[in-house]
Amino acid sequence: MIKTALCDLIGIEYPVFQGAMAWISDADLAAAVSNAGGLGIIAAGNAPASYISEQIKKVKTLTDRPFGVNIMLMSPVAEEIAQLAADEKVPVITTGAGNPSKFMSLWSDAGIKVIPLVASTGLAKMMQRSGAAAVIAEGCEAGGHIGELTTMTLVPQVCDVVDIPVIAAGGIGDGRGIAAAFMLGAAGVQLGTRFLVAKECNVHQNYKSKIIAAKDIDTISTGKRLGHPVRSLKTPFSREMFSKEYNSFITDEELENLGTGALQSAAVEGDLQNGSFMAGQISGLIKKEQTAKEIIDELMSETERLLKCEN
Ligand code: TUI
Repeated sequence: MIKTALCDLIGIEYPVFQGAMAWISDADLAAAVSNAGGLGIIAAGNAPASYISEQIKKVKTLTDRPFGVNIMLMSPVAEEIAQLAADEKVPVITTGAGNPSKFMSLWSDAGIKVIPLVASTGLAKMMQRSGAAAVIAEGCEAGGHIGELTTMTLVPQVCDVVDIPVIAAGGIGDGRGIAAAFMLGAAGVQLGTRFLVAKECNVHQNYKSKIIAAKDIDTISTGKRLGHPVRSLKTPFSREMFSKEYNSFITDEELENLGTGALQSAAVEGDLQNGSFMAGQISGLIKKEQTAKEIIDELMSETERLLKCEN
């Protein structure tokens, strides 16, 4: 039985978080993961507060276990969602795509466990000082908006500068990745892409099929020129984005407009031409749809076997 300090801190059975995926991880997926013993997380993304409020109400009807809400700090309504999550006293808040310093006391005062995502040791130290309960150290193997460092290099460096639990994310898809994360000093792991193909995940079937069909080299990082690189599956859209990025006749504004709405097109409409199918480099390892419980049970038994050196 895999138990770490993170399990007691949050009141979960297994030290496994479901990564927040904008337009994808809703109350159904979050509840399925929490009911299976992990921590399910609703992604706020760019969604309006009214939608997130509904999802929080819904998840509370589907599970009695702890769950999280992720605040995407680049969202134009991040402030409103930050207040909503505080008012709702959600058990856990995770953050992404920025520095949440200005919200930390609002959330801590509401008794919420705040677990920011960090892509550097500097932000990790700052978050510990601001009262974070733990940090998620995410490497650039992850899908979506990414930092510079890999999981292999980031996790041990973050572990060395904070005393709070560190959750490793980016590039983890099975028990081998989880065992490796523990060796790097992590007290838990966060997986996005593996849970995207969960049966309880309401994303468009085309999205799941593309991940299941993906090979090792089928993701690409685009948008570095705009200051927010994003990893997604290679598609007509991402290849166009990539080539336009190196075209000096295209303005940043044109490039930015090209990306607007592309994640929604992929997740909701399954648009194979114009959609942005954000996914991690571990996509090539993911071969089938399973329920959240099957995923978590398999992950935990693989990890346990490896840690006992029974491979
Ligand atoms: O946030 C993510 N992944 C995301 S957000 C997202 S929505 C989106 N859609 C279109 C374009 C851009 C975003 C899709 N995927 N992952 C967490 C993450 N956070 N990765 C990197 C960071 C990060 C970067 C800088 C966290 C903190 C940070 O701090 C900056 C600072 O000021 O110190």
